[in-house]
Amino acid sequence: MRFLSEINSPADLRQLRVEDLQEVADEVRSFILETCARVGGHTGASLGAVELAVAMHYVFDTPSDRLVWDVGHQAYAHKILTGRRDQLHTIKQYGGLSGFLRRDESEYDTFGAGHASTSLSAALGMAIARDTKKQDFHVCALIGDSSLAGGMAMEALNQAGHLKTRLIVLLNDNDMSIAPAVGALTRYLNRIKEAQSYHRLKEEVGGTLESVPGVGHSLRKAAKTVKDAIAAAVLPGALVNELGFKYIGYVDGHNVPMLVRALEEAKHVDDGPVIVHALTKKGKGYPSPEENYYAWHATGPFDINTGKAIKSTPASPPPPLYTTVFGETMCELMAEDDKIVALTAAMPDGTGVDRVLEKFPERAFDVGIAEQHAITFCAGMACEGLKPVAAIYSTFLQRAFDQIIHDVCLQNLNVTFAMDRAGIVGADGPTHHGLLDIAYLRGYPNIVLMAPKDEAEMRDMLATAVNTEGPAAIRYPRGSGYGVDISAAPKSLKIGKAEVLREAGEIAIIAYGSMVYPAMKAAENLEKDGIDAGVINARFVKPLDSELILTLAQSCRMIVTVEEAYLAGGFGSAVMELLEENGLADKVKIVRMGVPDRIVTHGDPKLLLAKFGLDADGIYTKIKETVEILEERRVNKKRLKIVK
Ligand SMILES: Cc1ncc(C[n+]2csc(CCOP(=O)(O)OP(=O)(O)O)c2C)c(N)n1
Repeated sequence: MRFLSEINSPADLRQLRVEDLQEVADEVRSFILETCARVGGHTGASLGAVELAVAMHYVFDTPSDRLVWDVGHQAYAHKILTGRRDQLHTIKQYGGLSGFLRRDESEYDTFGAGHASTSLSAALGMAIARDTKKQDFHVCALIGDSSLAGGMAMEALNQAGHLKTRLIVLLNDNDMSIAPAVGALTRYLNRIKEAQSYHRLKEEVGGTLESVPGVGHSLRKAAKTVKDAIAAAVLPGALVNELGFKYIGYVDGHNVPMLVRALEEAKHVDDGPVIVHALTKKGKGYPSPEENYYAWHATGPFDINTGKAIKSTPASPPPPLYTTVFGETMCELMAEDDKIVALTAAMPDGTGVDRVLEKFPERAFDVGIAEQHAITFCAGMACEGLKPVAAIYSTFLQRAFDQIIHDVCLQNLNVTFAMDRAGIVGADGPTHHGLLDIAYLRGYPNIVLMAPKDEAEMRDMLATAVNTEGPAAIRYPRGSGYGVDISAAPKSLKIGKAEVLREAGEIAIIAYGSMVYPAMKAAENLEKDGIDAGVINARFVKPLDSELILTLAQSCRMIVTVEEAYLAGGFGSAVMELLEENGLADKVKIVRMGVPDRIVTHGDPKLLLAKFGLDADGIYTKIKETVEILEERRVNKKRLKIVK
């Protein structure tokens, strides 16, 4: 590495000549490839944004000038150039660098990221703060073409064009989301690219024509008119004239000197916002780019020469993913009922909706990064008698809170929310853990909330949800199920009815969703110690099986609730509320197990769950300790009575 080993901050980068920057970018790309080949990461997205990062840190005086990254998954080059090169191999691991941006990780991470479409709003806020405080620095937001289509980004564009403050938007246009980009904006960007190519072609042809003796000038004039007509139809269309943006582009997003020139030009636009439109290729430099490179948006370790994933072959095939079972079950249900439609918000492969899109293209939709729209779109379809199933990760559904309440629940519409990645997701960390859905969905009438103990029950819950009048949500975790038999046709469950798996004696463990199997294991281990604990698979948090829980509260000494979610407002809270409402709150010892009031970092999910006692060992230990404390108290109480 001729340059990179000496670059410990962007100030070092800025000492170099523009002519050297392409080589710097090559070195950064090699470094990302070598690191991701070993530890995995958002390889494809980051490889595509290498030159953008180099050019931005060269042109802007970071951190005084503010760079705001959208999502942050493509920012590995930014991390490398801002003093984190030697830690890159720890990315997404417990105690290591975050896979996204965090203000507490670096002063160069001006805004935390992880969810899409936030950069323009944040950057605009910074620009306005700068103006208000009469300061003078540049603000540059980097956003991908798919994230630009997100509602928030559109809202920010709208305000930026209105405020006319100085703001630079670098558009990283690779025609890809995680899956291929969708939507009319994608088409619009493509038209800009086509018009630009035509424009360039005409310029070249024009120059040639000019040199033709006699007719050259008039031919060139004609060419110019066509060029102008096309440019007028596309370039000054919505983005430039109507929304009040200047436009620089397009630029080859892998040519650093060109990017430097474009960004320098953008710095001189001082009467409003400007978009620099850079074309990039996702996975640029990846060893096998011809292979379906959207699979390389994020990768595990791979062979650096061939690009093939390195996977240890397990002795037996792993159980199917919840996501896969969801996709297949949807296909089965949709084959039976032509009212069911499926929806994803830019995550067809991540949610299993890719299978449905293939099988039922007329009844499956990828709406792009548009969770809010997705839900109200579902509400509209439900008004007309369809049964939409929106498959959205628990964390991304947070975006659509008001749409769920105002558009679906209030009107009691038959929309199903299939919340994949509910719980601790692991390496993607705090922005991606799905720990809030119980709390954010539980407080409003009409909705049915459920969580399966395994993949067979998930199938039944999906059937239950689509066949229930009104909204219903199912939360299920990231990763594999238990390999249970899923050959039976999915059947509807009785709403609000729990499943007793082990009869309760003095202790009842009521577990929700992913915590049911660990609770069973804990109960088996407790039995070996002479502690008899029953296990209830709650199935529903709304409505709760109040009859069963109230009976348990009267017959047991201790009720333990276990959930893979924040305790505040969660399943255990629902049980406590029920007991309080029925005057039983002080009749029974309640122990709530779940995630306490703190931000959960990134890392191996098993390790993170263990930290909160959310595994068989943790449940066992908590119950054993509580039993011992209660016993001690009982003995002390008896002693006190004797002394009296
Ligand atoms: C609100 C939200 N929905 C979905 C995602 C998942 N996601 C992460 S990156 C990505 C694609 C982003 O595409 P684009 O903005 O074009 O950037 P690129 O990856 O192509 O660089 C998606 C859908 C997210 N991070 N946030």
